[in-house]
Amino acid sequence: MTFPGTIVVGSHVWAEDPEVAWIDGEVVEVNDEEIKINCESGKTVIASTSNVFPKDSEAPPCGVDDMTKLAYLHEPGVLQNLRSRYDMNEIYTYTGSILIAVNPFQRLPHLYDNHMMEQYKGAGFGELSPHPFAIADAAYRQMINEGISQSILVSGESGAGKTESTKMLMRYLAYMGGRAAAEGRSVEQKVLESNPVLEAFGNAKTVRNNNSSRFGKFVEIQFDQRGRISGAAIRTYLLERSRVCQVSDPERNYHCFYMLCAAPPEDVERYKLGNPRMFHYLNQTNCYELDAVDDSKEYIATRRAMDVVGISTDEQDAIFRAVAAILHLGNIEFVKGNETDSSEPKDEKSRFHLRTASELFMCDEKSLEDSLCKRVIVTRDETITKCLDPDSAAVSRDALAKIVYSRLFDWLVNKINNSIGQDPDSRYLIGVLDIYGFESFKTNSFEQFCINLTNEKLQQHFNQHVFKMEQEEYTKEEIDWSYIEFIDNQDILDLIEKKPGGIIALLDEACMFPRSTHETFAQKLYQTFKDHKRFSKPKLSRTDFTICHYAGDVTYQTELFLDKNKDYVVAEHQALLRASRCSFVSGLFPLLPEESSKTSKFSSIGSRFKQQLQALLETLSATEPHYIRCVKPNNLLKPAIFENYNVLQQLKCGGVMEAIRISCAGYPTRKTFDEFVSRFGILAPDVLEGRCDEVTASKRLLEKVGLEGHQIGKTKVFLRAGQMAELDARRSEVLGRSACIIQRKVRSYY
Ligand code: AOV
Ligand code: MG
Repeated sequence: MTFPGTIVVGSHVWAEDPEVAWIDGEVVEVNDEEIKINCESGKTVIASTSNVFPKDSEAPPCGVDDMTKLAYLHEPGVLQNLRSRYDMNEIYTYTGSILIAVNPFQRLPHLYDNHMMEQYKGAGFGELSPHPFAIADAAYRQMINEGISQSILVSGESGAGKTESTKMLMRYLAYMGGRAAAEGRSVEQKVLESNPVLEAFGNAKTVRNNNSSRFGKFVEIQFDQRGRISGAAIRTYLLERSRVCQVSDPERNYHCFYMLCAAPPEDVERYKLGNPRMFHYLNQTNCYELDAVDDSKEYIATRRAMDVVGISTDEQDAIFRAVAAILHLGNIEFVKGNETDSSEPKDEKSRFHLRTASELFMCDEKSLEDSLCKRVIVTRDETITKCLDPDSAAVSRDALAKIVYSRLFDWLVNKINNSIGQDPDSRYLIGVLDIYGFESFKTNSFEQFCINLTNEKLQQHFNQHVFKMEQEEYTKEEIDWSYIEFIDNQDILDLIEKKPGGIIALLDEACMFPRSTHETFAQKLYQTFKDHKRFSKPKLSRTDFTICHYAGDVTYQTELFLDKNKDYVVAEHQALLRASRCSFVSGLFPLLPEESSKTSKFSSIGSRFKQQLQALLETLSATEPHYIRCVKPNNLLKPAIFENYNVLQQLKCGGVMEAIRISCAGYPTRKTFDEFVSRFGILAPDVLEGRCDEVTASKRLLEKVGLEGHQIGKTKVFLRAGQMAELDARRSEVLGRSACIIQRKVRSYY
C-alpha cells in the first residue's frame, strides 16, 4: 500500500529498517522514486516511496486504547501504538473488539484484584481500559441479554500468556456466575481449582515458557436461566507424550514428577523416591529447579486442589503411585540375555527398580519383565514368544511409561468433569479456548503438523468472523460497502484433511500398510500434490514436505509421522496392567471391545484429532466468538523488552494484520464528525463560516477538497485507505512547518 503524491517535504513518515522494522522521521527531500528522511534517531535515510508509510504526527504519545482510533491503520502505526503502551505497562489494546495482550513478564497485581473485577462488572465495553475482564464481561452480558452461547478464543505462541489470560477469564466468569453460599464445594470453585491440577500433570518447563501447557484445552462453563454457573466440561487435546521419557536441556519433564520427589518425607518413602537426579526420565537434562517455584509447596497445593475437584485421598495415592512407578520404570536398563537377541535387566540396580515399579503398579514382577522383554506373536496355527533385544526392550519400556501417563492424564480430566458435573438443562454456555499457537521450528514433526492444522481451522473461523463484524459496523452506520475479498485458507484445509486424498488420509493409509516407511509416505505425498499451490517438496530433501500455511511456510520432517500417528497399546502392556491389583491402575486399561482386539490394532491419532477439531468448531460456530491475541514481546522472558520484528511476526500469525487488512480493504479510517472538522477545517476555512452542524461541515469540507469514494455514516466519516494521508499532506502544506509548531503550542493550552 503506497500513497503516491501524498508525500511532500515536511511529511512525517515511517520507513522500513533492517534493524527495528520501522523508523520514523520527517521528509526533507522528495525525488521521483526516492525520498530523503531525517529520522528522530538522528539518522538520515534514503527510502523508496513505495516503502514508506505516512505517520500520524498528532498521535498521542501514550498511544490509543483501540487500534481503530489510529489515523493510519498500517503495520508501523500498529506496532508503535503497542510499543508505546507497553512502555507504560498498558499491556492491553483493542483492535475493534479483539483484545491484544502483550505479556508483561512481571506481576501487575493491581490489574487483576477483586476491586478491578468489581469495576468491570457492568461497565460498557470500551468504557474502561482494555482488559480480559472486559472481554469476559461482554461475553457474559451478551449471553444474558441475547440468550446466545459465547466463546472466548485465546491464542498466541508459546509463552505469550494464553493460560494466564484464560485463568483471568475463568476467575471473572466465576465471580459473575458464582453462587455465594453453596453447600460443599461449589461448581465454580471446582472449575477454578481444575487449573492447578491440570497444570501439575500437563505443564512443563520448556525453552519458551517455564510453565508451558503441553496440551490444548477448551473449558465450557454452563449457566442456568439466571446466569449462574450450573456445570462445566473440560475438553483437552493432544497431550505431548514423548516428554515423559525424553527431555532435553534446559527443559523439564512434567511438573508432577519434581513435586513428588519434593513431597514430605513420609510420601517420598512410600513411593520409594528421592533426589530427582537419580531418575533417568529426569536426569537427561540439568534442569531440576524452577526460579521462584518451590516444588514441595506445589505438591501440597496440588494435593489441596485435587481435594477440591473431588479426587479422593485413595485416588490421589494411586495417582502418585503410578507417577512414581513411571520414574522407576525409566531406571530399568537392559543388557543382552542368554538367548540370541534377547534381553534382561542389566544389574541388581535395574532389578531393584523393576521390582519397585511392579510393587507400585501392584502387578507381578515377572510379568512386568516379560512385557518389557518379550512379545507374543499369535499366528493362525501357533503362538510364538519372541525375545526383544536390549534396544527394543528400552523402547517397549518407554512405550509403557507413555501410555500409563497419557491414560492417567485422561483419567484426571474425566474425573474432574464428573466431579464438577454437567448441567443437562443448561441454557447457555461460555467456552474458553486455550490452545497452542502456530509453530514453526527448525525441525517440525507430527505434533507441529497437528498444531498448525488447529491454527488453520481457527484462522478460517477468525477471518470469517472479523469479516462479518466489519460488515456489521458498516450496516450500523448505514453506509454502502461492496464485498471485499479476503484470503480464504480452505485450500490448505483441503490439502490436509480432505477425505479421501488429504495428507491425513494418506498418512493413515501408510500406517495400515505394513511395508510403508516414511520414505514411501513422502513419495506418495509428492506424487499426489505435485501441482498443489500450497504444497511443495524442498529441493534438497527426499522425505520432507512444505506446507504454505496462512502464517508462513513450514517444512515438516516425515521421519516419525507414521509412528506418532499410531495409537495402540502393546497387548502385553494392556494385559499386564489390566491385571493390576490396584483398581485405579487396572481401570486405566479397560478391556478392549472385540472389534479392536483383532488384527487391526491401528487407530489414527491424526484422524481422531481431526474429528475432535471438527467437534470443537461445531461447538464454536454455535457461539458468538470473542478473541484474545496474546503476544510475547521477547524471547528472554524478561520485562520491558519489546522486539519489533518478533511482535510483528506474531501479529501476522495471529491474524491481527489480516484483520487490519480486511478493514483497510473497506474504510479503514473512521473519524467522528467533530474530530474530522477540527483536524481538517483548516483546509477550507470558508465552509465553516456561519453556523452549520458538524455533519454538514464535514460534507462540505469533503466536497471542497474533492475527495471521492469516501462515505458519510451516521456518526462518522469513513475514509478509504490513503485518503487520510492525502488530507494530512495538504494540511501540512497549508500549515507549513513553523505554523505547525505554533499550532501544537496553541493546542497544548487546551
Ligand atoms: P502460554 O500459555 O501462552 O504458553 P502462559 O500463560 O503460561 O503462556 O504465560 C507464560 C508466563 O508469562 C507466565 O508463567 C507468567 O510468568 C508470564 N505472564 C503471562 N501473562 C502474564 C500477566 N498478565 N501478568 C504477569 N505475568 C504474565 V504455552 O502454554 O507454552 O503456549 O504451551
Ligand atoms: Mg499455556
